[in-house]
Amino acid sequence: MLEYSMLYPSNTPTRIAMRLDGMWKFHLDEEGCGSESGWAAGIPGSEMIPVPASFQDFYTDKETREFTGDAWYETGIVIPAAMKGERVFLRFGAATHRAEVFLNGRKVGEHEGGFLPFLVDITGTAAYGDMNRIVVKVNNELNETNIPCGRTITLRNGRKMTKPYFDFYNYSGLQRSVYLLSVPERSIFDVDLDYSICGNDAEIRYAVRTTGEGDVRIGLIDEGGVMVAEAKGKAGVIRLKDAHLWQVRNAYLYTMRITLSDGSAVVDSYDMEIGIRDVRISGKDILINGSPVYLKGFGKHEDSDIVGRGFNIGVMKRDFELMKWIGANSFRTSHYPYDEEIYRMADREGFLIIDEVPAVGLFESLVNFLDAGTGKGASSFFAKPTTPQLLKAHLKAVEEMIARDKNHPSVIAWSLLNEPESKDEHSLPYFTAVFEKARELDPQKRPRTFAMEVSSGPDTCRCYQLCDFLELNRYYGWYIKGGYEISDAEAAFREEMDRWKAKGLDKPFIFTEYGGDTLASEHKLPSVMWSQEYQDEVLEMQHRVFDSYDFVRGEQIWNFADFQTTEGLMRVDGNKKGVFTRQRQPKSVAYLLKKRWESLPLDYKG
Ligand code: EVA
Repeated sequence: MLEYSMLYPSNTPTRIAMRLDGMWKFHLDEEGCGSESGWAAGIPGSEMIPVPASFQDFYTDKETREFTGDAWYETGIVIPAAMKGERVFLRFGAATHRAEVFLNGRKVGEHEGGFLPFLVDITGTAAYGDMNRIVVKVNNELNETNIPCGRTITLRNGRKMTKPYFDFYNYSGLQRSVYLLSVPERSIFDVDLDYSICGNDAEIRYAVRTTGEGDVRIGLIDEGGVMVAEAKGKAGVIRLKDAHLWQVRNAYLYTMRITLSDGSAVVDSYDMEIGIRDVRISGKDILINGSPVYLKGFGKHEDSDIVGRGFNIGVMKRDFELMKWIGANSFRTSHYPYDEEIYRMADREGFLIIDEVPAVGLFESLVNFLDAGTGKGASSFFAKPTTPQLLKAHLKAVEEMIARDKNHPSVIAWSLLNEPESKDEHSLPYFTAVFEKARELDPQKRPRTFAMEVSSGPDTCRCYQLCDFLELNRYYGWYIKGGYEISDAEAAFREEMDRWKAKGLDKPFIFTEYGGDTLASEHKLPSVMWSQEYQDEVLEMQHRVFDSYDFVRGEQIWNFADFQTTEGLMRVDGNKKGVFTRQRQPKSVAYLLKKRWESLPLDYKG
């Protein structure tokens, strides 16, 4: 059980949530001496850097961009005297990949894992009505005991370098907002919600957890500001006549007002937006509120110029506008849970999210999406001395992700791994533990799945049966028989699909990755690989295959936009499979997708 509340930090009549974003002091620990040198009490130099942001792309020298080790951040805040008597926390939206937090020179907390929030209790350490110094040591090394997986090597010149087992740049730092948060001593800690829909009516089952005793009351307020239902008690059922359902691309959000009272005095009050909808898989159908949906959309990344993986509210807005323009209805948060603001926006805009835990690179290869098919790197990843530790970190990330995201109507499924090695006997117990954890923790028992690369095929994968629907990442026509061989690629693709079909699984399949790299600068008639014309041809072929199998119930192209990766022979300054450029302008394939997605009905094949 998490020792802190994962509720989104908001101001309420009883709570204060102060964003500490802005320019922070910053220092890279080149010598690895910060801890012994007492930087916890104050870091050297006068360098300043924006928070939130990745630190890598601001500077003009390569040593800073590629820095591997501890990056130290510092800021000063006056903690209002009015917060005395409350429980006071620092809340980090994410610190990639691990952090230690110090307040006024004293260690107050630490966290492992770079893509989920954590809170540090500073109630007893804070100087109220006075200046407080916050120092954070953030480490970005990769290993095989935490997710995502990779290695950290030391070059002959003594500098460290990361070797990710995944295909996105190892951006790091304080990439999401930091808050100073005060909540009452007795407070609302968590809420579980689950829905049943019956005709026009809905049943909302709720369970509130509190710290300390008190009377819990629930109020449900509609979009017009009218209180439409009320309930009392820590757990119960709210029956709502003529409920407005949250529908795909047609969202309706109620505000749930939770109060904790002592007699007539309200001790804590918390509002959250909720959407009434249910998600079920029935045979090959993915059902939202009982109606089949076909997923159209993207695998994305949090990635943009200059701020890297730092949350950028403007980029978020642009991305949603582009997704609406192109006729998408969904995305996968490949390959880690995104900033909370993105889920809030998806709730509002009616997008469906497959929420992915940062379990990527569970395959010992730097280019697993290539090597897997050749059998390289196929030694057992799940029977190493490090496996128990890895599993522990993985389960903790699943717990944190579900605790954070379970009440977003947009979240319809949990993607529990991306392209792991799933072919050997040791994978099954590991996967089973992860899948069971997700089932146990999710009050809505949403579908669970993992994304499979091509070597996890119908005859080789040992774990696909755990999935409520299958996610396939397939690059026929790109990594497999690209260019003039595309007709053979199509044949090979169909052969694989026929083998899946022969299994008679009676489950939906979603393509969570497909496509091919394309340079926005290149046009060629007739096409060659990397030209925009070829991207169109690959997609046309892949779509033709999707359309031939009724169990394919969704397509999320790789990738929404071009994104940064580690430099190397495989990538021309990043991965160029974007439908949009990194600057969020369309490649020509965007028009092809727009035409297709606008013409496919929501219940396509349903
Ligand atoms: C690619 N293929 O090759 C993508 C990667 C992605 O960026 C994959 O899941 O199979 C991976 O991360 O472009």
